Amino acid sequence: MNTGTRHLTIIGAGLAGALLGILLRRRGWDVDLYEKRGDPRVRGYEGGRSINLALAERGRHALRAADADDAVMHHAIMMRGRMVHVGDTEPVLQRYGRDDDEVIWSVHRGDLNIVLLDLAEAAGARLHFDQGLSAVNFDSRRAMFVDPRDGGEREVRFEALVGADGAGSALRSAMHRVRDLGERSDFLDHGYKELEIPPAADGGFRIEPNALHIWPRGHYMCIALPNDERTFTVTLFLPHHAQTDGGPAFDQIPDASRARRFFEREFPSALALVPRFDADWDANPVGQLGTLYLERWHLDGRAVLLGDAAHAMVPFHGQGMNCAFEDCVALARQLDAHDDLAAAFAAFEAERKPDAAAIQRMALDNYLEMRDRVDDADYLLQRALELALQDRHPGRFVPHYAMVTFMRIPYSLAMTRTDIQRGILERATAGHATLDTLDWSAIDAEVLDLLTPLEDVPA
Ligand code: FAD
Ligand code: E0Q
Repeated sequence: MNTGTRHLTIIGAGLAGALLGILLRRRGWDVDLYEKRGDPRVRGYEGGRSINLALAERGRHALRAADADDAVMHHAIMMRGRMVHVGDTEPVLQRYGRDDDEVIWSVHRGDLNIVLLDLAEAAGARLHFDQGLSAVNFDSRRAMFVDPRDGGEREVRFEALVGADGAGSALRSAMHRVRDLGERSDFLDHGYKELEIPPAADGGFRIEPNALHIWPRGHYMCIALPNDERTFTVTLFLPHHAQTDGGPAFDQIPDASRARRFFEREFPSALALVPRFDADWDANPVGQLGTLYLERWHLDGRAVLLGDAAHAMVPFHGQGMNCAFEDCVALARQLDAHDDLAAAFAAFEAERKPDAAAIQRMALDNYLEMRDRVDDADYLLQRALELALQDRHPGRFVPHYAMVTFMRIPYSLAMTRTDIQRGILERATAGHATLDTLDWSAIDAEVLDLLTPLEDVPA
């Protein structure tokens, strides 16, 4: 028994840290949360990475486990599908699911964080803001924190640390000094920049609110997600450096006026919606994107990592936060199931690593799909076949997007079935321009042969 060790010190009170704080307090753990930034409830949210996020079933399920779903959904905007903007024609909605029960939700990162912090505090977690982890002595179990406002230092004793401090995790660096975590990062050669679409003159939304807008352009793209203040956050994804094909890149766009010319040429319909284009361009930095792979997520019973700190991924499936929230539920469950922290952390790592790796890969795959394929005839035919097979084989052929977004089956299972299904779709549609000419009996036979019935994880 680990008597006397039911105390955890969580590093980072962002999305995962705050949610984990709630879940652990409800289970009787004593919890301290240390956050580098100031309290967003006092000062107004300081911004940082991406303003709004797509919340899907995995994330909502975790929020329900913390009784946080209602409060979060109060701020959420439904997105039924992708609204694809190409050429001069009216944008077209590609539905994500079968009906309005299969949708995703746009939530403001700051609002979400505030809801979770309030609940964590109400549940009895102690919150410490303006405290950035700077160093850890794992032998004496002491952590050093620095107040970024004045450089003031503070030393804190701990039983075990949980790293929910994001992609640039300071806890991960500290762990790495005592044990090689087998870390590898693959930075994407694309970065991102955010711009804002304000409300229309009458105070309403300027474009369809209930959708994720996409302007796909081959090697780059813009997207826009709605906010509940009737604005949209636009994100441009573009290579950092000029490619051999001479295509556009951030390093070819030195200032806002050049950026404006690029938008006039490539995204005129989006540019028309961003009145403060130059100011936004100058104010918002180019963000980095990448995938972080670790062989080990924990240091015996003294420290464990979760969320982006353990497995940052590219954002193109809109699952990073959803996956981080699933991690929180899994860690809380493993902590209940094991008396020994080292055993709980090891079980957590064993459970989640294959799933994190799977969504990391699927997120990379989705980038190509989003920027290059969503307006492509082959792709649209395969999508149409996916929907037809879903109707012909309910509970057996479940579209890739639905397995990731509307279900809670392990990501690794979703990936395996996606790979099988992609083969079926490619073979069946090769050489065809419409569904009418397909050999349905052969396709049905292949589905029955290659796919077993699939059930979701019970609530
Ligand atoms: P974070 O949210 O990064 O939280 C880390 C916290 O730790 C922060 O509060 C930080 O201030 C704090 N911290 C950092 N260092 C220290 C320190 N030394 N000491 C103390 N505290 C520290 N995910 C989705 O599910 N849907 C989406 O639509 C989506 N879109 C995205 C778009 C973009 C452009 C990007 C970049 C990401 C997107 N994501 C999305 C991913 C999502 O943002 C992350 O997966 C999620 O924020 C991870 O949560 P976290 O709590 O692990 O880390
Ligand atoms: C979603 C919802 C940043 C981002 C977030 C997202 C999605 C995309 C493209 C991007 C994937 C999709 N997607 O539409 O298939 O579903 O969150 Cl770029």
